Amino acid sequence: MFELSKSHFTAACRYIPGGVNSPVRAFNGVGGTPIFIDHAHGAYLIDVDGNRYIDYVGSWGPMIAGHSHPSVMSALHAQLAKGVSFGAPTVVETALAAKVCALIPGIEKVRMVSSGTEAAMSAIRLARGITKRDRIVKFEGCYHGHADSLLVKAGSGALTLGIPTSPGVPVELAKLTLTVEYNEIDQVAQVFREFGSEIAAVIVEPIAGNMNCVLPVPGFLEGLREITARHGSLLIFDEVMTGFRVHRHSAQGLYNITPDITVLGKIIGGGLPVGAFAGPARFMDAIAPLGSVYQAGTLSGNPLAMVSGLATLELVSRPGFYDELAARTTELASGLLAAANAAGIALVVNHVCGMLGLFFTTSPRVMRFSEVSACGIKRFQRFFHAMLKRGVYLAPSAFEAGFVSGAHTDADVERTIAAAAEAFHEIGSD
Ligand code: KE4
Repeated sequence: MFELSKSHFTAACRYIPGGVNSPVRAFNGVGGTPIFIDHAHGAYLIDVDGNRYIDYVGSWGPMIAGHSHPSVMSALHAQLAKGVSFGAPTVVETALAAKVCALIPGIEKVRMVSSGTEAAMSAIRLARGITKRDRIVKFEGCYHGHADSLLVKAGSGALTLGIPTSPGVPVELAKLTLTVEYNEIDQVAQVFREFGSEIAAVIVEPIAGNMNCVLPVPGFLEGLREITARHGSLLIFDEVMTGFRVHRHSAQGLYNITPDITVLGKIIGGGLPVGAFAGPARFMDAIAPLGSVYQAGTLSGNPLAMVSGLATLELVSRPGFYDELAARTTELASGLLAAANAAGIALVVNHVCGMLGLFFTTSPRVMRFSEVSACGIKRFQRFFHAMLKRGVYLAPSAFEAGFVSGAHTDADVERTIAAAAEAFHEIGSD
């Protein structure tokens, strides 16, 4: 079933560290050999061995309109005929920035970059430049890309001075990142009582998608907004994953909270390399060349990424898109939960429009990183492979959310639930 993928992986390991260009793709989170994809269309991936999968990874979020959507491909072909990169302004950059501003009311200006990491890193620098403060606050289990200040976890000690999560991150830099528990607003208040006048920003995933899918408890985001405003710190919403996925106005529209800076990526490039940081002009005009906070990029605003993102945002802007996506996500979540329970398996399914997370646990809910970490990882690994061999491609990690697209049909959802019913029985009850 996976013969060619295995031989391709052997070859890849000769030339690429771990055989992949991003660690999660290596299947270390689930074991086994990663499958090599040959092509994709709609909700489906086809691997090099000819196996077809219903895809719930969607390139980790960008493919909300489905793979190879005709509108996106047509826009790309038209731009390709004109050239791929000029290193000079193009009207499509203005068009995408204007579209983002039109869709997210709190945003007046947008700076395009080439990845979510670059966008989050730049947003942190902007916040530090504006406030002239050095400390930042992040949350255990949230991921904002691999910039040094963000590869930090809670240290020991009462106020969680950060320690690096990776070699190569300077300890002195990590100390400037304070890490607290997601959904614990009292911990945020405590950190601000101690360091408030030194904190440049709080960066948060308004819906956490990097400890699998964890939703904000009522009052958490509102509390962040109030505390940061009171202390003159900036609130950064990292919407790289949630941007234009969970609501037409992103998570900030879903929860009606306006951050100071928004970090975007994935969907706004429709699968091409992109990131962006955005916000009111009073903040964004501090960025070079208008302001003194430096940020730059050779391929920032690349025309191919811009037209791909524009075509994707046009597709999700169609009336009813999010209602249908939310309904299909709920249908999938409910069906998976029912199938697990019928097989005697304790499961929690967190979900919101377009994204969901499965947790093998007897706990009634999963709302923070410590609860995610206590869930059954090995059982998830067995479930992943039981689904893969039945033609369903889940995220190859118990700590990653799953993504539904506008291309997934009711029949795809029904097939997924039927495969899960068999898979749950295969892995056995608790
Ligand atoms: P990139 O640098 O990978 O484009 O974006 C980093 C990033 C920033 N913020 C959030 C909320 C993100 O989810 C990400 C990247 N997401 C992961 C998946 N959880 C990308 C997959 C990968 O690392 O290969």
